Amino acid sequence: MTTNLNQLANAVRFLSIDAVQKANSGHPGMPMGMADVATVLFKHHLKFNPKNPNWVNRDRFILSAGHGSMLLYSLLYLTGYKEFSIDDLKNFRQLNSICAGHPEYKKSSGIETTTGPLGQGLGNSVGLSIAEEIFRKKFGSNVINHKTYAIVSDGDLMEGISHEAMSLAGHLKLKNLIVFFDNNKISIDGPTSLSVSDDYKKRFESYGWNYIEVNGHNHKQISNAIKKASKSNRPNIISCKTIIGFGSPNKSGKASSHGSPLGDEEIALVRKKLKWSSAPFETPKDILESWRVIGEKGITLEKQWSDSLDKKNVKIKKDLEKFFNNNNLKNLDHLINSEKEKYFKEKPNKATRECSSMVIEVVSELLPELIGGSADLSGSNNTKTKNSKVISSKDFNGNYIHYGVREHAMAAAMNGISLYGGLIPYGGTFLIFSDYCKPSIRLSALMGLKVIYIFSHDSIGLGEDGPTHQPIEQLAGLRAIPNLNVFRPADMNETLECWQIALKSKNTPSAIALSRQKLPYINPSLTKGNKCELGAYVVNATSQNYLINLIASGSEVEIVLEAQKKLKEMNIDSKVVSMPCQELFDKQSSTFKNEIINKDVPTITVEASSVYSWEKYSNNNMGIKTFGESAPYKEVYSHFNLTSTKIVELAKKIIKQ
Ligand SMILES: Cc1ncc(C[n+]2csc(CCOP(=O)(O)OP(=O)(O)O)c2C)c(N)n1
Repeated sequence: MTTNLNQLANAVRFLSIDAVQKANSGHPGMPMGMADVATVLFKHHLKFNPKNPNWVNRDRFILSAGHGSMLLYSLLYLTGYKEFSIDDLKNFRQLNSICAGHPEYKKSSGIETTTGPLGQGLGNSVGLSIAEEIFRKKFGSNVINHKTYAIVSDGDLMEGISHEAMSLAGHLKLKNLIVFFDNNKISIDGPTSLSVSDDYKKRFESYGWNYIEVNGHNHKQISNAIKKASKSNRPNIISCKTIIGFGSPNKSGKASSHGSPLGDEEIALVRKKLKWSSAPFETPKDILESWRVIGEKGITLEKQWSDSLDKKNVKIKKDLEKFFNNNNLKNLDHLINSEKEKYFKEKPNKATRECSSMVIEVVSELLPELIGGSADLSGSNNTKTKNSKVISSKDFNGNYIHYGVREHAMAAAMNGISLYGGLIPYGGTFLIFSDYCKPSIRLSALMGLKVIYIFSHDSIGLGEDGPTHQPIEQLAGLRAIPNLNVFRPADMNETLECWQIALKSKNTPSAIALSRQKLPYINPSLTKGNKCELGAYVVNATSQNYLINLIASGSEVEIVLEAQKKLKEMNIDSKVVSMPCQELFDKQSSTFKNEIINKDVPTITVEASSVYSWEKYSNNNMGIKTFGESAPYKEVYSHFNLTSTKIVELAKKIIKQ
């Protein structure tokens, strides 16, 4: 056993160097530079249990600088996470290895989130801290009382998202957030002085953060800073002055240690300098044992926590489990079905953003885990209902977050809230600004998180705000993301059903595109089943022997139904299909798909958007190939030939052919 922190840190350094060398690819510099900080944190402060990595009250540890993934993998191996064997480290960056190039959530326990795109992990940490505050408020600080720790690099802090996320964290006074800044002043192009002159102290203090500076290789200073941060009433950033590639005689302090293996010769020199005589991937027994003891501390910590919970109040434990097991969702189908019945009678003529609001209102009574919000467009996205209670720095006993005009941080924070478990985040902005959330949406999908994006003002139908606000390529872009369900409901019934799917989805995030303009109720029949679940359904066929298929989504279903009427007057029978979700439709059997898109007759697709994603169904796609126009929305629709008259014209033309 050793208590020598230098030796413990060197174990991290050498595993990282050796793995990068064996893979012949990766980033050794950052793990070498941050090994001391991580060692002090794991040995003396971090509350975690490798035997039960998902312990609810564990501290969260986020490596936002995901390129330094070997730092995390080394720590998980050393502290005894059972999935991490030495062979996994030897397989760093190889196919199917849990030690992927960048940390990947769900590849193994202990990896709290997927990082690599700089800034995202920091955004997730803000969401995790928000979730922690929410649960602490719900269950008391005797039950939930952990921290969220994150390591960020220069690059993380250069990214725009860091400004948004830190500003939000400061506003919400997320005091249990402790961020270590790997302040090595080196990035890929060289010294950070090439591109940054920020006064970090002023920057972070102006957000309302507690700023502490330490020498990132001085264990005492690091530990004292963590102690100080633990008592703060604001979010904390500990700027750790470190040397990238610490221990490398020729590459330390240089960008050359950042992104490629050190090389055998240099590694031999590091071994000599740090007095490390073990062979590659070998950790001296006493050092490994000491690391394992660090990991084992968590068993006792969790047991104490769990015992005290048992003694205190069994109900609290049950209630906590209820959140984390999604028990409340069991009653969702019943609620949605009764709402569907109600609206089948009422047949409301409403914008789908209003329909969505009505869904949120009833569903939030059933689901206290639903945490809503908007990037300063609450009234337009209709995300805030009379059941929304605003979360503030003074009171986390709420279910609604005013994210401010910070779409990117909102999306990354929602990923964090979802990663925490037990909560379902939804958040809104205009569909056009989904672009401002895109990198985080991609990560929701990659991680398979239940996050619900509410994107209102989903087409030229928003009218006068014009081309800057009218989405054209956004739906196609979102549909191109694997494992993201993009919904575009056409009426109240579809909005209920799309929300139902989104809430019940286990491993797929959802984007729900909603209209600004009023739309009629088009649902032809009341079914207990969810029509949208299959991605598309027949709204109306004027005869079994129809001559043409008309497929549309969202607001354009109304227009194709109008066209259908006109065609009928001309004795031309047609079938109208609503397709609220291409991703779900594409997953269906070919029999179902052939029924919906009968290949024996021509098909026209209509969506007030780019035609990209529709070309797989038909060659006759009515949509928009330019940017939009500023005018009252009906005029804009006419301008782009998205009218029932034009649909009829095209239908007649292609039926004749
Ligand atoms: C959004 C994003 N842009 C670019 C990159 C590519 N990249 C990886 S690390 C890095 C910067 C490295 O500098 P720093 O963040 O200071 O890390 P260090 O060199 O200290 O390890 C860049 C540009 C990325 N991973 N994510």
